[in-house]
Amino acid sequence: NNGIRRPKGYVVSYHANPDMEKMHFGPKHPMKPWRLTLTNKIVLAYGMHEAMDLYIPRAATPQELKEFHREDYIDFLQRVTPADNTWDPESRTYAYNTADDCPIFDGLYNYCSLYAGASLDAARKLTNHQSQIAINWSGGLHHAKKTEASGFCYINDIVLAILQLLLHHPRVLYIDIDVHHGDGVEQAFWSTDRVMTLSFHKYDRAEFFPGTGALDDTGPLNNASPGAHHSLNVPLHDGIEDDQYIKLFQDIVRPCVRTYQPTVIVLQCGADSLGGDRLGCFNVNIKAHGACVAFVKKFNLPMLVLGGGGYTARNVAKAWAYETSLCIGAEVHPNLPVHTPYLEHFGNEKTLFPKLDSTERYANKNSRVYLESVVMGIMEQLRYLQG
Ligand code: VJV
Ligand code: CA
Ligand code: ZN
Repeated sequence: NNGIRRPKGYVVSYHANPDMEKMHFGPKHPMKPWRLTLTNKIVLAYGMHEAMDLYIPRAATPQELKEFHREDYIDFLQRVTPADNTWDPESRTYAYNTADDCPIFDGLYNYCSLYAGASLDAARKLTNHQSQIAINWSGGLHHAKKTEASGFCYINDIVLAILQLLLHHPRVLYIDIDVHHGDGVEQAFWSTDRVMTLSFHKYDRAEFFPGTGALDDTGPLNNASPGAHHSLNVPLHDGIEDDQYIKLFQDIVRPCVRTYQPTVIVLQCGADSLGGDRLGCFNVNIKAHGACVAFVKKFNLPMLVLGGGGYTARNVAKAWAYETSLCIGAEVHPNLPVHTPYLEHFGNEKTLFPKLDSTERYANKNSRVYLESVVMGIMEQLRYLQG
């Protein structure tokens, strides 16, 4: 069985509902729930399922979704069908921002309640102490707002999961390595000191979605607000390389954990920060992306591991399967098992660690001096927390 065993001293739980994977956002839409099928096939082919507790979680109830989202928005998601045309000529928008990026497709409500249900299930396994690392690759949809959809996200499963964790934990550290800014999670916990949010992302106010997450975007400006200095942002440019990304991640996450002393960590592992992603612009390889997961795991705190973006499906699946192996502490062979279903889908790249093609590389616009200034900016924020 490829030498994969249950980890000693802790339990990893894997939360996946296969009904999610059949959903379609529509032709040519970059978000493909089918990437989850590919991920699970690799996880199973390596035999990693034998090292984890597997759960097929139930859908979240409307009531559970309303713990964060406004009632009328959830009622709308429950009711709406693709045939409804909800264009409002007065405001010249679609209701609750459901268009283009966030289309209304068949089974939308089912899709939303399933990925949210999986994140809630994962969070509950952590608070019950039935699991120390809980994984939901279908979650991590960080842009959804209280009253509207945004950036392929309708329900903010991360906020719902963190609200669950806060019932048992005094301090939650949220780390987001998706190439986009984790704006929905930041906004939800903007004025509290019980959640610290830390997002690494490509930042360009005018040109890159969602345009927020500057280095000086750190919480309410009023120092009397508990949330002041508890939102941290790491704005990056195109083309960041493996060694730079790993060092930056460690140089920032280490002092955040030391200073904030979280009792649980939520890690959003958006795979659009990988090189070769259809929407991303970094040169990060799967090993370096995984190094971030391995680094967070070393703090030995309960950890909720979530998916997020990721638009080149074969790379997403490899990254998340590899990161699953890191969670269980298993060494996996770098070649995909020969009996992996859909193996043909990986073309000539039958390795877990494909090399970035030179045509996929972005020119690196992150100088050493720039990255040092970003680390200094974060350290400056952390100094406010030392009392
Ligand atoms: O940049 C935007 C917003 C626009 C308006 C809407 N049009 C469609 C695109 C430009 C300004 N949206 C981003 C949203 C990115 C969301 C990332 C989500 C996550 O990874 O952080 C978490 C899951 C964007 N970038 C690219 C596209 N939208 C895009 C959307 C499409 C598309 C091609 C590109 C929607 C439908 C179709 N093609 C057919
Ligand atoms: Ca991010
Ligand atoms: Zn993203």
